[in-house]
Amino acid sequence: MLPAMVRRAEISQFDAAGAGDPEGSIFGLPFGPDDSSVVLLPVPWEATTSYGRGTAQGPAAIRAASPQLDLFDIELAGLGLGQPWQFGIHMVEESSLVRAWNERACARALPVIAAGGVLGDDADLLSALTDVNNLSRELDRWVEQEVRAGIDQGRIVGVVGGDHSVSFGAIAAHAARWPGLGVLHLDAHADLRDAYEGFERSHASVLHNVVQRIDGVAKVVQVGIRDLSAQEYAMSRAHEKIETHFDVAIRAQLGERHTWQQICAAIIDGLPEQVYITFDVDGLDPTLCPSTGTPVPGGLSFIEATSLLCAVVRSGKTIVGFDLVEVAPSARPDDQWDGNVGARLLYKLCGVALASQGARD
Ligand SMILES: [Mn+2]
Repeated sequence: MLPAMVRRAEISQFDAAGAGDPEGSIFGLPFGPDDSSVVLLPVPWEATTSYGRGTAQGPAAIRAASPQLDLFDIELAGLGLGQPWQFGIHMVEESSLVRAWNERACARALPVIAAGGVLGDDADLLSALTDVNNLSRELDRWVEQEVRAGIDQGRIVGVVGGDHSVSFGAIAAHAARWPGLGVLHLDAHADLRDAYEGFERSHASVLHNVVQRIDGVAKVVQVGIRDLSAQEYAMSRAHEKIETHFDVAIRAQLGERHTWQQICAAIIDGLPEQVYITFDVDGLDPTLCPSTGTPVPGGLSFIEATSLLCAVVRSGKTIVGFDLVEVAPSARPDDQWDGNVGARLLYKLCGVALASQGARD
């Protein structure tokens, strides 16, 4: 059943087969927030990024690369929704408040990261850590509020990071509206650390915080994980809400003549009826996201990832919201590859969410 706001947008003078308007909104589409079923919220935040920086520029990189996509999608057509853009997709402007918070938090985090989180009784470092943790809490509240506002208007909300910590507020808002929610988590990392370098709301702790602090989340199903600590491994095995499909296990199953379809079915079987997707781009093979902050060899091919998303729709489960995080642009200004892959993933996420809620061409 279609929620109130998931409806075909007004389209009188738009040439979907033409080149996208690079000055327009995301994907070169002409829609504003009021005529869009899907609203994308950019969150340019990377305060606790420990390795490579740049993910705060992720939303801008995705937006810049997005007009080159063809708005017809052959894979989504198999779900009966080859042209998800018809339902209206809009990315709102970046918040200058969030940008300012991010700059402050990044500056305060630097000495803490340089010390590897080993602060002893150094008063300056301890006060810097407190500032970063306070700003992170502020950011979580802001994201939760913004996402809740979109949900309350009946829209599908997708958050675009930023580092993975931005997912916390978005998942909290969705779990409040849909208690019993399942989170499908695609990532190279388990993100189950208790805290990382002292940051209690680190990108490396986000799923730990989700299962510990958000009661409305019934289950987290992780896919593609291949880089984690012994403690994270122990938590993934012991915690009743967590089910992890490690990359190494997936490859072994494929080698034993399991089909990808069968593996997808097993992954989806662990999810409740309402699903939130948190997609860390580094879950993909790093050739698809070379500039992301913490790339790891191995991972999902693009079609493995997108066919898994489509299989969620075919299972009859409802994708109530999603995020795409950790996309970062290349340092070379003429290289749009990371943004290109990010934009294509984002379009797929919009499409599967719409299709799962009944949208059809
Ligand atoms: Mn990751």
